[in-house]
Amino acid sequence: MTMQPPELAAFAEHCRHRVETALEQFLPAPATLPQDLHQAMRYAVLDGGKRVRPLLVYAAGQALDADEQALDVAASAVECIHAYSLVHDDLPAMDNDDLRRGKPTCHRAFGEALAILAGDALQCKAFHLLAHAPMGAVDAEARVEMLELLALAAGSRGMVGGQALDMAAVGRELDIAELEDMHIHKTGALIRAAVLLGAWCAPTLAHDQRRALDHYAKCIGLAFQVQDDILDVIGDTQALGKRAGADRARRKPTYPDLLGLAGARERAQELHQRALHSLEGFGAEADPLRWLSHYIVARSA
Ligand code: GRG
Repeated sequence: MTMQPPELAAFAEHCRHRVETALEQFLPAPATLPQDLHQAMRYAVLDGGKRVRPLLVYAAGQALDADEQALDVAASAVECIHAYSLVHDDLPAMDNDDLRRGKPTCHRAFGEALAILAGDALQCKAFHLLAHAPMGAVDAEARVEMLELLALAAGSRGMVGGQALDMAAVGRELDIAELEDMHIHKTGALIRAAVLLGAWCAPTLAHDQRRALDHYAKCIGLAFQVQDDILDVIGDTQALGKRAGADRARRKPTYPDLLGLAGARERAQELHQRALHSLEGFGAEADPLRWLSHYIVARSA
């Protein structure tokens, strides 16, 4: 990870190790039948990506003193949804990309049909984990809340709906409100879900804490996308692990198009400050959330 506050490095290493171990254990072994499907699922999820959503799960959980075993499950579930969305987004019917996380996209490595199935099965895996995997003191009611939260965030009123808006926007001129609406759904909904899933893992979650975290999550969800658009303009393919300039090449509207590069940077900073402001009721236990907000707007990959 680049451009991060120094304190974030140790926290991120700890969380990445935990989620990597959990995912390795939760995903079916490569030798389990059907082997090619399970290999494609593992290829799409393991050993790649910044793991921003799992980091947010752990950071929200730490702010509320949640059990790490429960956080492992929530972090793995949200990463399975994210990985599925990337596999499907890269397909020829969508963005038709060859490179993802610094390696050939899933359909390039395993063929289109298997990539579709791997994405489908990863989505099911996420919900199965939240329903079934051991989560310490998290009770059945909290699990149902988490299942509903993730289902809404991933579905037609969340990420998938945002993807549909994105497809409809290609080659069209959007205004800033339409662009933000698209990103709030496509990218923001799952980032928001990551924070709230971490919060639901805590044994006690007060209403005002949930509202504060929800506001934080909405701000950083949008900030993530503003920075993604900035990196599409100024980033390089090797550092990003995906093709830089792809959005522009596909005539997709971006923040720098509408606000200029300086305006987009200002918007990202404003969202970062608003995210920090939402955490004012928390003490040092919420520092990882603060570091992550900073990282999201300062990252170069
Ligand atoms: C196809 C169902 C479906 C949904 C697609 C999330 C999404 C919706 C598409 C991904 C395409 C994309 C580039 C979106 C912009 C922001 C984003 C989600 C980037 C990828 O997330 P990172 O940067 O990726 O966290 P890593 O690889 O680090 O996990």
